[in-house]
Amino acid sequence: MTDERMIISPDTRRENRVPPGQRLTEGWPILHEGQVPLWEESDWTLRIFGLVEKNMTLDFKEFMSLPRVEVFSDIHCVTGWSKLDNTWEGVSSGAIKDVVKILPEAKFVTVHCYGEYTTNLTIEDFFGEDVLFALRHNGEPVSPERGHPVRLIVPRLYLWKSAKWVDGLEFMARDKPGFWETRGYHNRGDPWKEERYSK
Ligand SMILES: Nc1nc2c(c(=O)[nH]1)N[C@H]1C(S)=C(S)[C@@H](COP(=O)(O)O)O[C@H]1N2
Ligand SMILES: [Mo]
Repeated sequence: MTDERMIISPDTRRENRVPPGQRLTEGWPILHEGQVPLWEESDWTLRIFGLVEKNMTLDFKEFMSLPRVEVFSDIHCVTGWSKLDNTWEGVSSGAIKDVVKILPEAKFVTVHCYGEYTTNLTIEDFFGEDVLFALRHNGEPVSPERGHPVRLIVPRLYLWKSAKWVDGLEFMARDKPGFWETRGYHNRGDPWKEERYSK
């Protein structure tokens, strides 16, 4: 894939790429609740349900046959570290629109993961041009700890919105705060506004 087709996350074009209250890290901590699930690719499915014309389940092969994109982004963790210059390869969130018809009443998405983790996004945030289901990071496959087989990446929001081990997308008319959003994290999580915690 050539660089011309790479989607550049707009925040990487800022003169100062480090949001307020963040510091740069070269390393990359691994953070999540619970155990790393062990998948068999043949067992994995992505359920797409809620306010869609017809509920749909994609198996691994079907998901892997969706068109690929590359995204260049920074990542920002609410705990205070940021990591610049990440290259992701995977399936654009927008590809989902070619798989199912999303009803116009759908204004929010709950991203479901293996285990009890969920996170909520507005339709606009979920379909941001730089949002993707990542399969590779900086040329390497996404590892089990990082969310294999499918890791959502939402570059413009804090990293807790970038759900690992995604197995469902639920389209909804009303917002439903997710795992961290019901435990004191901000509902949206814009790092440039320091939307870390809810008051
Ligand atoms: N399924 C799932 N995804 C998750 C989490 C989790 O607990 N479960 N934790 C989130 C949080 S709070 C953070 S900070 C990032 C950490 O991603 P990393 O381990 O790749 O740094 O994953 C996010 N995605
Ligand atoms: Mo986190």
